Amino acid sequence: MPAIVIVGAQWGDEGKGKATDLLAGRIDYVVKFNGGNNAGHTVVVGDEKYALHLLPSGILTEGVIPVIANGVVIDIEVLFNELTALTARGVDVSRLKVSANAHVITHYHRTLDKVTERFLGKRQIGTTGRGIGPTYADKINRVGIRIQDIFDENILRQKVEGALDQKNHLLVKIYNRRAIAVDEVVDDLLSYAERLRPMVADTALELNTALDAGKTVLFEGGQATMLDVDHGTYPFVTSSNSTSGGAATGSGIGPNRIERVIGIVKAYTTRVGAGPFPTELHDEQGEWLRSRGFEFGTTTGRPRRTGWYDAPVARYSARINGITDFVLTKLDVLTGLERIPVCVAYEVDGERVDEVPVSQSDFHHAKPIYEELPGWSEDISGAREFGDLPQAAQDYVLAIEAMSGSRISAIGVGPARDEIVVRH
Ligand code: 2SA
Ligand code: GDP
Ligand code: MG
Repeated sequence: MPAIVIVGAQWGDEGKGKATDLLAGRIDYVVKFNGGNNAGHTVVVGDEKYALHLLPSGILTEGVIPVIANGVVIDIEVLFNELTALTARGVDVSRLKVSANAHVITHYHRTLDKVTERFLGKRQIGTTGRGIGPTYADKINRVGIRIQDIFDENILRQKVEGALDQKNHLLVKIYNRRAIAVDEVVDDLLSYAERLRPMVADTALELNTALDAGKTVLFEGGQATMLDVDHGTYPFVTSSNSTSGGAATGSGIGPNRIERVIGIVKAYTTRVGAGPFPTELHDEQGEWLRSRGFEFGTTTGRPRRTGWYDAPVARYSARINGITDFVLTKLDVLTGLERIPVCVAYEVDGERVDEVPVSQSDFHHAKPIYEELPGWSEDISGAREFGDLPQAAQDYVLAIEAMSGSRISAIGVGPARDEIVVRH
């Protein structure tokens, strides 16, 4: 079996963690290929609830080999804390592999993320403050620190010196902060070396060898299509490629290895942080969706912005990622609504526009054109077959499937592992 990629089809928090966890029973490797501990994936297993940030959600499945690949940015202290916490709860984390080429989030990246946001004021992105953007910026600027550098003190010192030359200038002269000492950063990173060493590997080689041997590899995307640095609502995006192409560059496998791309899409829409969101609700209905869906950041606890389903966004995602199947999540949250509005197109400057506009300012003031679908009032959390769903819920799924550019092959009806309808 080949590579399978899971991506978020909206602005994140669609329920990717649960979808990965569900598939993990049938796979050999689970790979995180982008982002870092900005991610927050909640997985509910029986009475236990896990919130994963840096580790791939598939780590919860026994026997699966978890991999943090080259496209990820790693805060090593967070990594160790997550590993320690999972071990204390009885999860076996001993097989984790970490790419020698992944970049490292340091103290100065976290500081720069926070001060830059504060400096931007009204124009801020609403980042998670975890140092993600500044670490990717250093990677592209070729002044980043990689995991392998931690095992060579001389190289590490040279690189930290080079990076801090620029950073301290910024911190002191522009942001009025204290300078960060080279030793402080180097000593901190060196202190992780021994614990880190056994996990570090040539993960691209290992994944290709596994695929050659017929193993199944699941790539778990962090964030989502509309937060992708190339294809999202730039500049209100994260700093990595969270679309399916990122699975190839972020791990070192060829794109022709990928056989399925599963897009996770929520039955309504949410977004955390700033940026355009045409179907956003600013009224009590938005508040209703937030409290019914428990829409608060898994990492930061921030309330998520909420709105109706946006079919042009789903179609855009289907296109950009080559989505072969959608998993529709949180359908249960819509139970009790008499009518459910779905955005089918936008109005931009008096004209109907059927696709996500390429012009950012058009998207900023695009007004949704809604079609209203009938709702249902029955509890659907016990449904396991499509036919178990009330007729109106089936019709809602079929209607949005027809608008969204790919087949909906599974439907989430609750947060627990087994609360899912699989369509045959
Ligand atoms: P960053 O920190 O540089 O990646 O922030 C840039 C933008 O990306 C958004 N972003 C996210 N959006 C949704 N969920 C994310 N993960 C957490 C969660 C978020 C949380 O699962 O709830 O707890 O707040 C995530 N990570 C990054 C971010 O909001 C910025 O808009
Ligand atoms: P991710 O970042 O895409 O992994 O999503 P998050 O974990 O940040 O947010 C999704 C939330 O929805 C989590 O709290 C999940 O437990 C929950 N969830 C996932 N699928 C369903 C579903 O079908 N119904 C309900 N009610 N909750 C779900
Ligand atoms: Mg999340």
